[in-house]
Amino acid sequence: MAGNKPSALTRRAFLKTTAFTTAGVAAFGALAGCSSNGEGNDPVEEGGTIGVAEETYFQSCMGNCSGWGCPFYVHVRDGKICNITKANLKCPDGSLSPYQETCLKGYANIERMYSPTRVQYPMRRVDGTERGAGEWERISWDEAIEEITSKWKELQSEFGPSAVAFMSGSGSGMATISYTGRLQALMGAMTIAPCYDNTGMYTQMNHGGLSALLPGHNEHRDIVNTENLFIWGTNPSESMIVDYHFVSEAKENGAKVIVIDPIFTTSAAKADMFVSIRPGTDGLLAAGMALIAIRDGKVDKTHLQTMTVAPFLVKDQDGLYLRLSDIGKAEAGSPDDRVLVYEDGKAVAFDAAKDPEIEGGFEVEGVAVKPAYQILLDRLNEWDLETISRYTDIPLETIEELARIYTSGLSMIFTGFGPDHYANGQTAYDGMFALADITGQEAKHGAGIACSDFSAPSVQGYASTATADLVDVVPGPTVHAPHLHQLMEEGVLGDIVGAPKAAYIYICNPIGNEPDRLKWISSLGAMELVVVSDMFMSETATYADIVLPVSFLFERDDIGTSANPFIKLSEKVVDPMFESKGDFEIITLLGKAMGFEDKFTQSVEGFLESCVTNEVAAAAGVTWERLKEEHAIWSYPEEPVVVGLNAMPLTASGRFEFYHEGIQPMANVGQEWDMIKESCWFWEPPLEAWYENELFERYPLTFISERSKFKTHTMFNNSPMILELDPEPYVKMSPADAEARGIKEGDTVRLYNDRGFVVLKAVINAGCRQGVLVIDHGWEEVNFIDGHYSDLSSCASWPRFEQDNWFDCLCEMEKVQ
Ligand SMILES: Nc1nc2c(c(=O)[nH]1)N[C@H]1C(S)=C(S)[C@@H](COP(=O)(O)OP(=O)(O)OC[C@H]3O[C@@H](n4cnc5c(=O)[nH]c(N)nc54)[C@H](O)[C@@H]3O)O[C@H]1N2
Ligand SMILES: Nc1nc2c(c(=O)[nH]1)N[C@H]1C(S)=C(S)[C@@H](COP(=O)(O)OP(=O)(O)OC[C@H]3O[C@@H](n4cnc5c(=O)[nH]c(N)nc54)[C@H](O)[C@@H]3O)O[C@H]1N2
Ligand code: SF4
Ligand SMILES: [Mo]
Repeated sequence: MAGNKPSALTRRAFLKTTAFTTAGVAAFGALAGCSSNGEGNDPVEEGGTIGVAEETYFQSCMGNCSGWGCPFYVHVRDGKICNITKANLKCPDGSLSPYQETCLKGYANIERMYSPTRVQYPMRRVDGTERGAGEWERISWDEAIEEITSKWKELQSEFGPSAVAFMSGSGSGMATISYTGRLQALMGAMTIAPCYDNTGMYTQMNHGGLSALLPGHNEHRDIVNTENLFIWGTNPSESMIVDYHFVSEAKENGAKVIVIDPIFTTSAAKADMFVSIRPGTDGLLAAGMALIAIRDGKVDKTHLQTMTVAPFLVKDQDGLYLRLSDIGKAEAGSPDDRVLVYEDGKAVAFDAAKDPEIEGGFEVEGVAVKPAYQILLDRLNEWDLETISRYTDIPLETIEELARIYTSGLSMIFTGFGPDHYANGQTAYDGMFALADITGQEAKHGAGIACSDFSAPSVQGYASTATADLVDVVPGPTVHAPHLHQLMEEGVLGDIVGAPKAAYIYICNPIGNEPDRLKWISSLGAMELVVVSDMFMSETATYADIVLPVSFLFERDDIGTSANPFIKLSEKVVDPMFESKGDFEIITLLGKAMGFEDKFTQSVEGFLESCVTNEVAAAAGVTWERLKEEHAIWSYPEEPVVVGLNAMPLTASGRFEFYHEGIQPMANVGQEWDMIKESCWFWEPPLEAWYENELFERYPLTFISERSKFKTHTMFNNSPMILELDPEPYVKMSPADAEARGIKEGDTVRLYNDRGFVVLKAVINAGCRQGVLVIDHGWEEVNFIDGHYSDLSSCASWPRFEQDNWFDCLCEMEKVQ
């Protein structure tokens, strides 16, 4: 297959799926008593099929997986949820939405809701017992609210507003969760920010811009249009189950699928080519492919000149662009202050040039400058292909083959968060995106960057109003997860003076999900009051002082807010079980008790209505009445969104940026900072997990984790159905690593380093790269025979990013006798 496939083909692919899916839904719908009326999106019908009254409700899952809220119908008989069936939402052209699969976890939500691990009523740790000892006493809501708020008031009046910290994570993408931010803002409380996926997401935004629709990458619907799909640092068949059909469709359309990963994943098993890479070296592989593309004349000069920052002149002295103001022809900072490029022996405003230089070095009025592309070339030329082959552990001919394929037609890099989970993960992404810029593999259907985690765009027309009226409120400071422990130990971090004394933790389970778990236990342990609001007794909840019972997603009205083209109103299906309450209600109670009675007068419905009453919603025809009627409204362009296709990228420069002018670190924590170095691609090995590191002699194994279809982080550890399929954690290892340590399949093994250890079962897997150990992500303390996998990882960080550093971890392994 050759040439650029027009978008018409996208539509054809769409219709093909539609025909199949419609039949599937019709059959299933008949069984479940939930047939589509064939018009609009409202699926709700009443009446059962076998004489039992059944009600059907529109709902959405909220798991933080690539699905990010798959829509489905929930069926109720005799007041109990009895079934979940797949949605049949329609795109504007009448075809079925390709974003509405439901995975096995989606169906398992019924088991979660009725799980004995639900937190049933507010609970307090028994006085005199240690945190984590598991001794609890039931208290009333009144007692819980009084105890929490009186302590918060006491701490804030003694130590200031930031003595109380709020920490959230990725456990829910529903609208009512944002209401917690209202109380936090009013209290001026500190934020403890988890640092998931930051090197991946920020580099994407830096490169492709943060549009209202997508954070710097193409929508998944466009995957079907590519000819060469490079699945690079992600495992979508596990982490993107509901969107994996786009990969299959690309293959059916004739695309070549290449997987680049340290382990032979389930996605690799379905690919045409698998390349095993040494962990942490993706940036070098990208550089090698770029060097070959340049050598072979595959540079897309016009793309570089018109769509990227390549011709922009960078001053040698400070790494900033040369602008008209530098040569006295505009006022600095004014809209006329254009960046300059070099053409016909002189510097001109970028938008006045036709064929600007992208290579070389020039002097403009005594100032030494280079086009940004020359800086990239200089960085790439520091490397030779032999060294790249040795470090990546990929044969030279394979690197040549990858470069040849990448430049042979429409190519898309489908990346994710494997490379991200190293403190300096940007070395990978900056390299991949520079490769796309150089070769012009972007800004057209079938080319560019796709990313796991965000299948589809953010919802258009939804805007949380939780803090909209609090314009004069000054937010408290933010401490990022990797530096929390330093703040707790030293009491100072950059501009922050004073460690938090209390934490309110919601929609996350940081003990175990954050690296270096023992540090988290001691940092939270140093606080005077830790409150966790959760539906389940999560690992973090077990270390709390007070646990508040939250109602399950089927027990409340809410709006699904992210990564799906539909604005979705999830209806309350049944009343909250036990004494649980929705987060909105809990925050309202806490807010009133903190003295903000007049700020917490809204009803849930009033709040939800206000979130879809705005100009964007109105332009899309979204109204509250319509949403209540239809439950789901398509809010997105008909065609898949491709960054840079119909509009220039929304970066600071308005172009694809492989060079980041004046880049600043995510947070200033007093670190040493080299702006010029960080402004363009470079490569350095992982901080710890590197074979030339001294520690490697004692700890020669790199420990990483991977996504598993049976888990969304720690959220499905209480589904008996899923636990039957995947009952306990195990460590995957290569036959060579097992044999060297006398380990056989099923043996109990201990992984250890200076930070901690974990004991679990061994699985020998020839697809596992020698020197790499893999445990699937999402297990908790109770699941391991002893220790914890997160006791191995470190919270070291890199100056540019606040990034959780799960995979940059060395250890050794032994058989447990
Ligand atoms: N089922 C399920 N799906 C999920 C989630 C879940 O918990 N469960 N979580 C969601 C979230 S929040 C996220 S962030 C995404 C993440 O989803 P993915 O991006 O797919 O993340 P991982 O599975 O952690 O890692 C992807 C792959 O990176 C590989 N890898 C590790 N180190 C390197 C390296 O140095 N180079 C390369 N090339 N590959 C490397 C791993 O072997 C793994 O196969 O998944 C989302 N989807
Ligand atoms: N070893 C290792 N660790 C990792 C990763 C890895 O690859 N390897 N990946 C990391 C990544 S990318 C991510 S995104 C994180 C995710 O880490 P977390 O954000 O901590 O994710 P979960 O484990 O899903 O925890 C969510 C919690 O919120 C609760 N919850 C769900 N809905 C609600 C609600 O409506 N209200 C309230 N109050 N609570 C609710 C759930 O019951 C659950 O306990 O994990 C990270 N940790
Ligand atoms: S767990 Fe994720 S992929 Fe599965 S149904 Fe829920 S949102 Fe969709
Ligand atoms: Mo994530």
